[in-house]
Amino acid sequence: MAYASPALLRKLADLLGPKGFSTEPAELAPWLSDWRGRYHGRAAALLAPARREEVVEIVRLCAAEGVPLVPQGGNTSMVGGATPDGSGAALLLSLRRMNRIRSLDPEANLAVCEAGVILSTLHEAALEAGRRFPLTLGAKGSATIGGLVSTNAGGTQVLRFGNMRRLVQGIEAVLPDGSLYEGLTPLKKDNRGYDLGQLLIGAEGTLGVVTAASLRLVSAVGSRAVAWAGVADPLAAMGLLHHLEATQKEAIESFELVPRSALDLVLMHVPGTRSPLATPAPWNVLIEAVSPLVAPSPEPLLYEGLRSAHEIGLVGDATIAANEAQAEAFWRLRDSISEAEKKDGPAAKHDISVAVADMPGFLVSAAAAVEARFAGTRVSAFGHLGDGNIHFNVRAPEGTRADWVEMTGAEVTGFVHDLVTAAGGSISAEHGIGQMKLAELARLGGAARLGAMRAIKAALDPKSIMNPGKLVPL
Ligand code: 2HG
Ligand code: ZN
Repeated sequence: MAYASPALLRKLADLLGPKGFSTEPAELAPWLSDWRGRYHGRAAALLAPARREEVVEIVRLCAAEGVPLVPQGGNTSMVGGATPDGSGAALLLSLRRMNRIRSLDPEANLAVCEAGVILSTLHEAALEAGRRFPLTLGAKGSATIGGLVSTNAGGTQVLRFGNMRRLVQGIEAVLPDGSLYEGLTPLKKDNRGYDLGQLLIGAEGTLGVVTAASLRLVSAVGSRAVAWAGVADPLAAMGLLHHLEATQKEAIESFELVPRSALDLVLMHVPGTRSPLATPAPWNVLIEAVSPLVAPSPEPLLYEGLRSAHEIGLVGDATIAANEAQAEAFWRLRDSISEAEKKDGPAAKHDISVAVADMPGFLVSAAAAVEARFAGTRVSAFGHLGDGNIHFNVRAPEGTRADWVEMTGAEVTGFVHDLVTAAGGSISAEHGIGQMKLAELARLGGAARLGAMRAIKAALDPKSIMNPGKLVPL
């Protein structure tokens, strides 16, 4: 790994102009720490190209000198995936200025977006065209398409539409030698061997810089019904999901598990929030049912589903949002959990999956095991139950020091990940590996996976200039 020479920095400054190049500490500062404030890095310059040709040139110049590049979108990584290391050698490559929706074709159900397009901007553009892009998450106002592709993002609609991998039809990317991979055409059939586009999805910028993606759109929603339901435990929640899917499978787009402890944190830390149910339930689920345009509202069917679930003891109290404002308020409760946890104090965060059917049992027994082993810790397990993906966050004992995660977090994490691995699960269901989980992937990834990952990285990026220190254990 080399530091950029003054000559290289001058060439980059000339190439990108004042809008696209900065070494001003104040301009760089916001992009050198991760969202949760856990990782702090340094960079020699901030590069913000406006066109893919500029990205090609940047990568060529850096490859020639072996200077590392750290691609960055909205800087919302949960695993320090877009934060450079502390050496100061890296150049931060921000894709935020490449924010054009190159095309949006409602007939073909396709949108071609540059890497810097913000997710909510795409949502709005699709809606205007009578379509929608069916992937959403709490950070939609900052997260960019390039980052979502590069991390194979999930979110709260995976239940019906799958994660980013399923929604990407094609990729344009600059590979580590500066060559441009032009794979945007959405070919229904293409058997030319290795699928480079798929390889770049979830590669966390370690195999190249995604500059644009063709994305699948689906029909716009006619109307939606959003319910908040109290359940006794995660097993009952899973029972409820099956019960609802039996009669309205296609309609149920989101099914999110929220324990009382997480809801309480949101109510405490996020202004303007209130509990949907008069009597607090030990566990809650947020359910969204939708119907297509010109179809009747999904509400009566959802109401009937909840009523019959109540009769057979799967649901306690439940309420359906009376209007859009209330529906948004329910979603805000769910989407604010990370923020509330962050405000509350240190937590060791885990983004785990096991087989969907195993998650309710796993979650309950793993929480008990962690709380017994680490006195005073409190497990906050929430999220995408229908995907078998739970954010199994372990909050520090009350009154512990701010550096609890640094001191004890690794031991807690090791314990949790051992349980997940023993259950055949994954230590990263949707957030990726970044730098946070690198050591754990090295410990638990298995020889075949790690060997193949290292070989691919070495073949495509022999100088290791693309986002070094992330995803691929040395
Ligand atoms: C979510 O589902 C995000 O809210 C963040 O993936 C989860 O903060 C977390 O652990
Ligand atoms: Zn999540």
